[in-house]
Amino acid sequence: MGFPDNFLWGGATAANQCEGGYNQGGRGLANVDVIPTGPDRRAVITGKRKMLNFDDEYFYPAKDAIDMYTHFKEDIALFAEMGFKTYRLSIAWSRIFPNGDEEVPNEEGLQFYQDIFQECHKFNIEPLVTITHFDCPIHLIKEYGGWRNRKMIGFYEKLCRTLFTRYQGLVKYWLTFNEINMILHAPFLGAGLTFEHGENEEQIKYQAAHHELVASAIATKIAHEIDPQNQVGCMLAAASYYPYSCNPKDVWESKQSDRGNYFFIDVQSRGVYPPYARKMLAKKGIKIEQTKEDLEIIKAHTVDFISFSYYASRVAASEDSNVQKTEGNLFPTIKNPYLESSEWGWQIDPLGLRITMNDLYDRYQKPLFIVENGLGAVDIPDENGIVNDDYRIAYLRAHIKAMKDAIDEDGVVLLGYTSWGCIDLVSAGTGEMKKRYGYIYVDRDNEGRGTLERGRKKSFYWYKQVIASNGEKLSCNEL
Ligand code: P53
Repeated sequence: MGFPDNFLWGGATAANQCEGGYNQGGRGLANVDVIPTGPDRRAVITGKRKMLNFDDEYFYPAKDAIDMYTHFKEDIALFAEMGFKTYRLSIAWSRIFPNGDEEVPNEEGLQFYQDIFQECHKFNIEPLVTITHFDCPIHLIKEYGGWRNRKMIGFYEKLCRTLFTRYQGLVKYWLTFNEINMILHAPFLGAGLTFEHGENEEQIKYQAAHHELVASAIATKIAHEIDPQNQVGCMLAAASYYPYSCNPKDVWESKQSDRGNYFFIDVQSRGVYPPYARKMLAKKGIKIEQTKEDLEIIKAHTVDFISFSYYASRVAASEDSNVQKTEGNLFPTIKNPYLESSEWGWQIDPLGLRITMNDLYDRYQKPLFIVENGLGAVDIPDENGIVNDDYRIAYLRAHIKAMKDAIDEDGVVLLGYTSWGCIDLVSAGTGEMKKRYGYIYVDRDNEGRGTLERGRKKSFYWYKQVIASNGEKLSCNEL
């Protein structure tokens, strides 16, 4: 009982939040580079404010991030010291194709990731690769309008074919699009979309989503053709909605909200646009241009496993319940009176993880993979430079316990767990460094000051023990 012997423990990062080196090694500019910190960040992320280049008035944290571009060997050695079995990372598209529409890939970029994968294998760490974690080359946005354009399918296909061919034997776990449902909430970040005044944003977002869904199916097809060992997953920003009350109207609202997210995975895992989505789109007057071949390819090439992020559960209420939604996060949230919140207002709910796992497993009956989970918190090193992050350990322990219950008590099949930001990195939502998730502390602040020196937090030693005991020793007693 408990976690299976081959359970993949590890941690997760994304290129744009940790690599830096934005103009190194022939890399082209990408949407993720030109998203500033500060009050305008949200407008840029949502595509309401067009910012396709740097502006001297702003600070862009992804430019240098934590400079994993030059520190990767040191960082992977630290992951190995914790006993990682897997490391989830993403490819910066514009390192491989700086403009996105070239014929020939950039060798320096390809070599960079090859070095990373080889370094991982040195320590028996299996790479888990997100093909795009919010990346889109700026040229593809300026020239083609990002994912609103059908041509993106071809550019993405080329990227995938290049990666699957080059890294055959080095990588077998692939995720096509990070948090694919984020396109609805953060369209510039998720799909390189910006909007002109008066445009029908929903029409554009769903059309872009269709292109991503087709591209994801094509990627799955090619991955399997190139190497039958390849395992391809979709990736959802998950968390089930609770009805605010037992008022059937609240229950109905929660079901609708869940479907807003499930839609993507229903297509990627079941291979068809679900009836409720067709009705919803028709009701909104959205008409998606899609070909017969699109639908065939979606049907024929569904994913092998379902990966997801989970940070906090969500609450849905009908108009009748008359509760205030807060827009603090990219997902509008309603306060759940039964839960505590993090310093950033994310509600802490380990049982919610078990509920979400059960919901997903009941629905798809494919293996699950938790590829993000964790607590963003302010860490203050003590006089010896150590971060005693008992709050983070408490959060992770409770969530790992919930995972274990889902496996042991409910029979859910779970391939692995990669907690988010295993090394401190730039926050996607806010651009801050101060919102830290890591087992490894990085000396850098919100304004980009600091030595970039890496340090082990208390949770580093704790997670090492968790992995060594295959999830059995979750207390701090033996540290
Ligand atoms: P942060 C919010 C905003 C953007 C991406 O979020 C998000 C979320 C939360 O669902 O999703 C993932 O950094 C994302 C990561 C991100 C992580 O959540 O705002 O895949 O890139 O860093 C945590 O605290």
